[in-house]
Parts: sequence; C-alpha cells; structure tokens
Amino acid sequence: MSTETVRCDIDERGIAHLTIDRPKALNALNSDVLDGLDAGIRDLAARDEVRGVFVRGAGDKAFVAGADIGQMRELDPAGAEAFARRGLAILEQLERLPAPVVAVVDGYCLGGGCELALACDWIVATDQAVFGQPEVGLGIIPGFGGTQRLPRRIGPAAALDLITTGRQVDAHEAQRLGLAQHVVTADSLEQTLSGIAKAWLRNAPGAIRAAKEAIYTGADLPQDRALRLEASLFAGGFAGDEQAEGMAAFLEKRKPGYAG
Ligand code: DAK
Repeated sequence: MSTETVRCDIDERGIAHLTIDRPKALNALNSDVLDGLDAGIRDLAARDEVRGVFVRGAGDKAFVAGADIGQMRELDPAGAEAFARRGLAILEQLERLPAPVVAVVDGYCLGGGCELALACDWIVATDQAVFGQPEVGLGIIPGFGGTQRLPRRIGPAAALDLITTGRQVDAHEAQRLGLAQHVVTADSLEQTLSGIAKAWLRNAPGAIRAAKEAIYTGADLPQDRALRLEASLFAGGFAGDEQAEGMAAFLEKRKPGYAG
C-alpha cells in the first residue's frame, strides 16, 4: 500500500520497509505524508505475515527534517490541535504494530522526524545522523509526542536539555544518551539491517510479539500487575506450537522451524 510520498514494501520473508519519499523537502511531514503513513501502517497492522518493519527516509540527506514548516505556518489553534491529534494517532498506531519496528536514521532526524523515530521500537543510525528537537526556535513545542516519548526514552534531564536548547546532536552523542541504539557507518548500514532482519526471522514470531506486548503494556502498569501480565503472556506461549518446536529443536540439536 504505497502513496506518492510514502512507500510500503513487504518482501517475501515478511520484512516491511516503510519509506517517506519526499527527499526534495528532506522528507518533511506534510498532510500527504501523514496520509501515506496512516495508510501504510494500517496495511501493516492488518497483515499477519509481517515479521519486522524498517522505517526510513528516502535520499541520502535526511530521515525526516521535521513537520512541514510551510504547512504548519498556516495553522490556527484549532488546526494545530487537529494536526497534532492526527500525528499522535498515526504514531500510536505505529507504536502498537505487533511486529518490531526499527527507525533507520541516515541524515537529519529533527522535530517531528525525531518524534517519528521515537515511536519506533529502537533506532539504528549511521554516523551521518543528526538528531534534535528544534521546535522552540520556531516558537512552538514538540507536537507529535516529543515531550512525552523523549523523556521516557532518555530521561527528563537529557530531554529537557535537547528540547529547551533545540541543539542538534550527532549519532555518537545520541547513542550515549540512549536515543540511538546502534551507530554504524553508511557503508555497513544494509548489512546491519540484514542482520536484524535475519534475527527476527530466526526467532519465534509469536514470542517476539508477546515480548513486545509485555514491554509496552507493562510499562503503563504498576510493577506487580506488570509482572502478572508477563506471567500470563509467558503461559500463553505454552498453548501454541512455538514453544514445543523451539524446545524440541534444541533437544534434537537442530534449527527450529517456526511458521511465519
Ligand atoms: N519543513 C518544510 N521544508 C523543509 C523542512 C521542514 N521541516 N526542512 C527542510 N525543508 C526543505 C527546505 O525548505 C528546502 O526546500 P527548498 O528551499 O529547496 O524548496 C529543502 O528542504 C532542503 O533544505 P535546505 O536547503 O534547508 O537544506 P540544508 O542542507 O541547507 O539544511 C536543515 C538542512 C535540516 C538544517 C534545514 O533544512 C533545516 O533547518 N530544516 C528545518 C529543521 C526544523 O526546524 N525541523 C523541525 C520542524 S518543527 C505540532 C506538530 C508537530 C510538530 C510541532 C507541533 N502540533 C500540531 C502542535 C513538529 C514540529 C517540527 O517538526
């Protein structure tokens, strides 16, 4: 399900690539891009065969350089609220995809772009990546979840540093802050992604989904309830074929074969 500004391709293994394709504007998020993301993410959510998703920006300069400033400039408060709610709903859908989702950041990852990356499960960056939340320089605050997801990911002090100064950080500083999980050279990016995809495909898809559900749902619960949630998802794993296959394969010294 692709549009003019967002491509959504799923390969025969079930690895999906969701690509924002507006490179002349550094993939800035305008309403067409939001429509394309919405359609692409709904499509991915409806497909059981999806084993993992890579979110990328087209071209070699940017992941996404932010929400489209030209379009945002025209908004009144009601329009800004509608724009923010639409963006939030789309990013929540992305966050709730059952399969793991990685943001692949090569180049600028600013403002709404950084917020999009934060709605992914983790970030793989090249050493050319640049992160920042520059909104206060434009007279606004982050509107696609940056004031909420960034402090949850890197802690409130580091988030306040980035959001109130608007400063840009390179990939290595982003990694030290816990914003980027892997930093690789541009030349080794595809190999890194291929390694991640192979790991997803090697492991049990239902167990991967259950682990993701346990982490996100548990994060919103008090610890005692979160631990019980984990126990019930753990027990659920013994009702399907994956646990039988995984353990039999170990004991029989062979590779497991999980249904996709
Ligand atoms: N919006 C629109 N166009 C953009 C853009 C953006 N965010 N970023 C870049 N472009 C466009 C440029 O205008 C230029 O277009 P042409 O002039 O060629 O037509 C083209 O992309 C190439 O950009 P540059 O010529 O500027 O390229 P440089 O290499 O010189 O500079 C740059 C790259 C990334 C440093 C620079 O483009 C830049 O500073 N861009 C803006 C970065 C930025 O401030 N991003 C944050 C935007 S604010 C909310 C919802 C969401 C948000 C807030 C509130 N609610 C509704 C409440 C989110 C806000 C943001 O994301």
